[in-house]
Amino acid sequence: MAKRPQPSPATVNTLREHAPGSGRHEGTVATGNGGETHQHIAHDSDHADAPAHLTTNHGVRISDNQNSLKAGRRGPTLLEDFVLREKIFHFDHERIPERIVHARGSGAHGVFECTDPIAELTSAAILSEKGATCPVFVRFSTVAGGAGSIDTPRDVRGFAVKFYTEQGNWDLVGNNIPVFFIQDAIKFPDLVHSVKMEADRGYPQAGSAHDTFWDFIGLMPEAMHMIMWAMSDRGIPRTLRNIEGFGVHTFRLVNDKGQSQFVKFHWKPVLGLESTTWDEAVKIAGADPDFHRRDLFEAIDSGNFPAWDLGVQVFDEEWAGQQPYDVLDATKLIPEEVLPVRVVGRMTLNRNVDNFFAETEQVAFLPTNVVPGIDFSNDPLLQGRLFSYMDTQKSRLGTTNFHQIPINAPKCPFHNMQRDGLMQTLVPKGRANYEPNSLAEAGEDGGPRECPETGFTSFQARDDSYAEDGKLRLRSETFADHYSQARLFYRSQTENEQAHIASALVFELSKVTLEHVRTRVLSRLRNIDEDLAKRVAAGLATELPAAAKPAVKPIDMDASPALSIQQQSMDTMEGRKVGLLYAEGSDKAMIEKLKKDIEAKGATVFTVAPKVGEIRLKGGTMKADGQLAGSPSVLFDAVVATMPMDAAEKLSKDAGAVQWFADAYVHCKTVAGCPGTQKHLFPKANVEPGEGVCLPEEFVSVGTKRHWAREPTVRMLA
Ligand code: HDD
Repeated sequence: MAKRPQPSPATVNTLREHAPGSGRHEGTVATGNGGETHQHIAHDSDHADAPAHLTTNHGVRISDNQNSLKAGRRGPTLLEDFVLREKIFHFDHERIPERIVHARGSGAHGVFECTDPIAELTSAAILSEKGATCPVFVRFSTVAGGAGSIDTPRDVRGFAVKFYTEQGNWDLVGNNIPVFFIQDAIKFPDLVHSVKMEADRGYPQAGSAHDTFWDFIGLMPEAMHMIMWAMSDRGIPRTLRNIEGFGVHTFRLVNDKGQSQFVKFHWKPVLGLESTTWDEAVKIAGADPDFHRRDLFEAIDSGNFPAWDLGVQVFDEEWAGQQPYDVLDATKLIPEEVLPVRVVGRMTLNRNVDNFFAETEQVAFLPTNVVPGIDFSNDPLLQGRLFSYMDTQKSRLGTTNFHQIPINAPKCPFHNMQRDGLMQTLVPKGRANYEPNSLAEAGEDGGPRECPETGFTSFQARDDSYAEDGKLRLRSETFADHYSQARLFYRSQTENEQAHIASALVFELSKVTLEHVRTRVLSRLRNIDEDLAKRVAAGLATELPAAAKPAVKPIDMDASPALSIQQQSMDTMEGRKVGLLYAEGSDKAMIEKLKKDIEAKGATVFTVAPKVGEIRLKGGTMKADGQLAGSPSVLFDAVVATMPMDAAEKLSKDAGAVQWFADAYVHCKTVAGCPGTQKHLFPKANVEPGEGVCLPEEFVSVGTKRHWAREPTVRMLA
């Protein structure tokens, strides 16, 4: 056999190619970026300005990070190559189990500040003093999809906040919807199994439009209220910066006299509420599966810190007893018009994570994390959650010591007699690992002690029902009304929002292949609103079945405009993103002026051109932020275009450019176009003159709000 030509030993090392910016220099060993991110290993470079040396996990410097150790030039890799083995071993174990629900999430750091103290209601220090602050970590999430799934499915959004207070961590683990699908935690595994990928086929991913979900929902009338929310525009938010958050359950506030009131927690986005249309959400999923994550990251990165006001609805047991629903039932809300929300503080997210895995993935929220002054109610859904979260962290993070992971550790001192366990990283000193002890009498450190005065004490809620009833498995009859609040929600929406709900139901049920499942859901819709049921049945071209028999006759509650996004919509450009399209020959001064004017209103501008690199304009050259095909208009809240006649004519032959305008128009956005685009692109994109269609010069005065009145002219809604 012919022998291959052998490179001389001197050429072996120079065979490597070094790309510009690879951080490696000919003639030097490979380098890492060193410093803090490497487990706080001290910078071990010989030169202060050079990156740290790459080492094994055990601190031994690595001479070659490109080649494994071989027996001979073309021979097998040696078992003794501990550098290779350690690297591959670590890589093989990089993944941990994803969350069973809320697997897909995005996190950020921030600060909470108390603006209106409620010391008379709670002894929680963070809510008792004006100006009191504490760091927070927030994780937003979708519920059904896996960790790598899209950001914009129709789904509930998780809104989990960890307050690192001086009295310990308080976790408010809520959603962007104030009610839940089920009333008792014992149904949670069934609910989640039904919505996740179907057990045999492993699809659909991140979507509720399938048989098993609607089968379960049809059999669980208590889900009807939350279904109205999930099918509404709340299920397809525009950004995470534009969602509300809710603690959902009734909790308790307890003051330093030991007196207690009930409370519901609310987060109100300072930028107001915004949603997408369904068609838009679907297209965003293709254009940018990380749309929400990217938006949050970029907003924080550019100093546009999103903020939410924390509000409370406070009430006592007597008031609760007078309401036409049970406040312990998580499928019910308290209308804000009946009991106003009092704002007590503001949360601002001002720092992105340094490492997604270490922080966003490893953060562990526990509804059991409460501080003195906050306590639980008997809501059976909440009570079940109090068991579940600790367990899940052990299974996800692998150890009972998950509280020692930096993102989970309290920022106040913590000490107790808990010891050892997998991955123990603390090194407690001394013999005092039991209590009581009298080691102090011998001059040793006796360790910490309980503190009856400032420690957490459970509120002594009196409930005589146990004495009367004994142990039982039942659902209180006060939980039996499943339709009144579903009706309240539906009837509180604008006509356009109602059409969205009906259309979403038609879409979802059209994906259900089991006829009897559709029929059962329709029979339930009749108890919510007859017109809604008729519209959905018509949309499915199916007969309306007899109404399901409700356990309790639904009542008509007063409409609550606070439940509608459109009725609360803020006419502001603050925090919105505008797509600005230009082309060869566009007027540079005009683009710059538009940009300046839009930014002065608090919006950001993303420039789009047929080519992303430097192109020639009237008055200079310019580089765009994005190329047209990669920057569809669904990524923006509103669009504006300015280009010469001939460029517009040329672009009108490009389907992508036509679609840019067509989508923005049917998604009811402001579409501003220069005479060239109005002449050549608008007609092809079916953009008609009317509200929200204007010249670039008029853009700022028209603004970025949606023009919902346009929708019935461009889409057949149910
Ligand atoms: Fe839950 C995660 C919110 C009911 C069991 N839940 C989880 C997260 C949020 C919520 C936001 C993600 C936290 C994060 O970002 O890490 N869950 C809710 C709300 C509920 C609710 C608002 C009802 C009002 N959950 C609920 C019940 C159970 C669970 C009834 C079980 C009995 N939830 C879990 C869990 C998760 C979880 C399995 C998965 C990952 C985790 O906890 O940390 O334990």
